[in-house]
Amino acid sequence: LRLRCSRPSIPCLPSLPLLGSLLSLSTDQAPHLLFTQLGHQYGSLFALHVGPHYTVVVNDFKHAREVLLQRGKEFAGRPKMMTTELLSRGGKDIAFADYSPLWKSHRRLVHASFTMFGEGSNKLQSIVCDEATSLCADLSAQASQPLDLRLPLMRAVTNVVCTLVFSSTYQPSDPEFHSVMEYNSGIVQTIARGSMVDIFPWLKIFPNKEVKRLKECIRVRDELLSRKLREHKETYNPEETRDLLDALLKGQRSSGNGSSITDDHVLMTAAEVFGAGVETTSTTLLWMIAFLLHHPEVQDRIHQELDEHIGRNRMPMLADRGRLPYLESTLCEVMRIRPVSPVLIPHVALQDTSLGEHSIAKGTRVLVNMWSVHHDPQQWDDPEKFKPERFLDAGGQRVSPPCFLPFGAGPRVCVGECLAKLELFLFSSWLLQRFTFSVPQEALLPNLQGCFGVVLQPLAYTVSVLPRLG
Ligand code: HEM
Ligand code: PLO
Repeated sequence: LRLRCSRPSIPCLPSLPLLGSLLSLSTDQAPHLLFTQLGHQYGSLFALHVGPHYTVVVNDFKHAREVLLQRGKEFAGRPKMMTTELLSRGGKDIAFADYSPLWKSHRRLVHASFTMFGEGSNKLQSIVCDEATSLCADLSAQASQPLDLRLPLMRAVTNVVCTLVFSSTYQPSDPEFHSVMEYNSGIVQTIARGSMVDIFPWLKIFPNKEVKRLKECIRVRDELLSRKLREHKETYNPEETRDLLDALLKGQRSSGNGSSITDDHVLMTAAEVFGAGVETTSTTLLWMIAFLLHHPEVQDRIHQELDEHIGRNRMPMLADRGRLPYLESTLCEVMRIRPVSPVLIPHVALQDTSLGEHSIAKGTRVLVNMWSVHHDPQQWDDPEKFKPERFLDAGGQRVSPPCFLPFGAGPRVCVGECLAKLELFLFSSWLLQRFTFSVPQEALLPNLQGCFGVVLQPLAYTVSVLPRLG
């Protein structure tokens, strides 16, 4: 007991009853930037009250590693937030569900299904290559005018997850595709942005415009996905697993009748893979092109590497990954400098534990500020500079420092990491083998600041797409 009492407490931001530390946070700055700045003032580990919730913010790699890896299991909980509870029907998904044995077997099932479609077979590669072919054709057809890449990239990545989850794809003009785009952007804009309802759960008794919009988007999503689930159940054949939905139905049926995966779990998982699969990958590709417009010398070097190691007579494949270290390093540098999830998803201590020399009580919320880890001058030279070569060793081989964690780590690491890396490699290599991207005449360079939400997105920009292949 004496040992515990003598442990120093974590520096805490000044707090007011009820309002928590919210008043000292009322600035326009996005949380990852604000926390990084407060870290300089209070030390890299500090605490604050978000509404009634005591929350610890971690800004350095040493403590991030403790939370995610060394004591990963003890910090593997998730808080209940009003908007994510609505999104996931009370945590029947993976990302926003609190730790439980059911969550664990549910997560394992999804992971196993990804492995089955992915690394084990070539199915995933051929799905992505089909979409990359169609994306390149799409861009060639529009190449004469300045383009906003959002729509074509979204369609390509939507079709990849759509094939994976439901075995179906969309044509550009499909009204259902536009409805997916619309509800997704509504959800991204309203969910978990530290919106007032998440901070003050009791506000839900008041009508609130944001919650209303979120509920409407969720209604549209649920209608669309329930239809897909119904169709799958009608044509389900235990002998043939067509896609993730079949794999979930199979897992549901084989897990016996104990506490098991319900139809709600199946629906929420499909919705989540669909949502996560689209928003993260398309955002990373948009960041990549934005940085290439700012750094044409990096684009030139990728073009050179592609010409030298692949040529122009065949398309890059997964087996070529080792031959294109500079392209892979560029993808890493993009995810370092603009992580799509700069403060990860909040973690919660599942039991009394510790962090560094401090004790942490069960129920403490922990925000891991990966932005600050990825911009820490003690870990990186010139962290604000875009330098893909930092991920290459002297012999030109790719290296990955331990403090580079765009997908998180430990028990809550991203389940889509392999899928995401595979898609990023194939889409970016196909696009750059075929095209040169540049700033359209009279247009400005893209703004690199980003717009913070549940994912950190670049502001809209236009680009000229010039074919390289005859
Ligand atoms: C969780 C990053 C793509 C599905 C996460 C987390 C991060 C992340 C940082 C949270 C880790 C934590 O809270 O500690 C990324 C990045 C991606 C990407 C950078 C692409 C560039 C994907 C894709 C999928 C996916 C393609 C699905 C197909 C998930 C799920 C979780 C998750 C289900 C929740 C895991 C859990 O809470 O147990 N991702 N992700 N992600 N991601 Fe991804
Ligand atoms: C994206 C919009 C969808 O309509 C719903 C959805 C589900 C899962 C979320 C995803 C959104 C955003 C990115 C998230 C993902 C789970 C893991 C991933 C938060 C909100 C990351 C990067 O952490």
